[in-house]
Amino acid sequence: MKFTKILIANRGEIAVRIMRSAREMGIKTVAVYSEADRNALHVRYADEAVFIGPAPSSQSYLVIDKIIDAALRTGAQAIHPGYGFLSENAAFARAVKQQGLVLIGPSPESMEMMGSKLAAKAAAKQYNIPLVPGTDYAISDIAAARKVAREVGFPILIKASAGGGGKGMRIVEQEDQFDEMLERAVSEATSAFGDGSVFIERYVGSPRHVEIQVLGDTHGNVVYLFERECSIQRRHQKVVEEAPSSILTPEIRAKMGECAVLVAKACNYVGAGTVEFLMDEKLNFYFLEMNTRLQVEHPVTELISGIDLVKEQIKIAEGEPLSFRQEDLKINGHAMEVRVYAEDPANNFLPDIGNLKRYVRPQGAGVRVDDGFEEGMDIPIYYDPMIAKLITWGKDRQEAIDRMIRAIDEYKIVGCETTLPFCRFVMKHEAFTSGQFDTNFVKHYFTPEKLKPEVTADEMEVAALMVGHLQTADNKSANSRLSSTPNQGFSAWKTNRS
Ligand code: MV4
Repeated sequence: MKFTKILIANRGEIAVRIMRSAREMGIKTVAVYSEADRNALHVRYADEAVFIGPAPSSQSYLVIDKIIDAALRTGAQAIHPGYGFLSENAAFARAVKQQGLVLIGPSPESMEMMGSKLAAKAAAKQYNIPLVPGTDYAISDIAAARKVAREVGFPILIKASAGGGGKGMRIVEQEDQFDEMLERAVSEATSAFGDGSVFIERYVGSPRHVEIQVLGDTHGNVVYLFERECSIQRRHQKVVEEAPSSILTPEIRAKMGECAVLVAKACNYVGAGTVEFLMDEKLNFYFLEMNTRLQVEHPVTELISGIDLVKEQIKIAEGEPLSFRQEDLKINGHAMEVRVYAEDPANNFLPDIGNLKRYVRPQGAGVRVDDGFEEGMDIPIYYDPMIAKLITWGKDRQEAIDRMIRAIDEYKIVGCETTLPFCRFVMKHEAFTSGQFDTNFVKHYFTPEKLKPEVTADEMEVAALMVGHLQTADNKSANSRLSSTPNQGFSAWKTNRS
């Protein structure tokens, strides 16, 4: 069924990004919005908008009935959930179907299987996909589990089956802590997820996070769109993502891609999904979990593959077969993404929401900005503090990095502190540029002092010249000189590093 109108059950940058693809396909869009989002960009961008309640997402973006009601009332045939909110909620997927609507995403059964980390591992094991050594069943007998832990070797990691993304993980350094840690992990998982199932894995100390993008259609075709590397994280929050990974060989890439396709096939996956792997120093990879949604970092895959993932999701939901085969896909160049958060990296990344008094996006060759804000807008306190995703493309990794630094320096955000200076620090760090990094990068290398404005000799010279002009010329001519002086270094110093 061709859609003529879809509802986007999300807000912010991802809602706008989805609407852009829908519009290119000639599909009308319906936004939903809470009290806090009356003037939001996604509301203005949509063809229609439906108010769904108070600012807290528990009373608006997370209320299944309100979303479905808005779709039925506006005559939308399908719902795109974006990421977060209801995107991986199997009950929502079921309710959508029950009302005769189409969810632009996988089936409730796929969501449920991959929502259980243990069920996901069991499915992967059937296809001989490498797993981190440990248990692939919920631990019920402490003594038996301790024996497995001893065989696997300490340190080990206890993970909650209903967790994921680092939630409910616990490191156990030595055997004498095992019983206590296990009991605590079970009770924590029970209260956090209503499911006390936990399992253990060998702890991989310096891993890299490599994930594979997959697309499956309703005709049984599944392809992989290569990998993204997301090893630069801070407390399980991704900061920098890139594609391709700087460490994969074509052989490992093909092996991981084929494993990811098997994982997707194991749960009859339909739509866009991501299969997460952990990679150790010897480039051994292990399946971790599958995310059954479009991910925040999907643009880097779009830039290297030339595929619009949202358009593909929509065509798949319409029942179209994929229009390309694995052999048709190839990697073109390199893409880098940084997440711009309204957080103060000099102050332990505390949220620093406020009004965007000045907001000027970077432009030019190889730069993409996915955001949901404009100058003058307030950043609401109720939701994720991500302002934008800044994405660059280059013919190779170095060009993508060089463009990212240039784009960061052009980006002007006044009114709140942002993570841009921190992203610049990463882009300039030798461990990052050389590709010699792992998920411990931030812990190892970052301290707030690293962001102190380091005035270069060039900038000193520009500053001295400007002061000289101000002193020698009268005010008017000094001002006209200032505005016509190329002052890249000086303005970047003032706006981005203060
Ligand atoms: C691990 C691990 C080490 N060993 N599993 C964190 C997120 C979740 N998807 C899995 N995670 C990890 N699982 C074993 N057996 C280390 C992490 C981990 C991590 C993984 C990817 C990116 C960043 C991370 C930061 C801390 C821990």
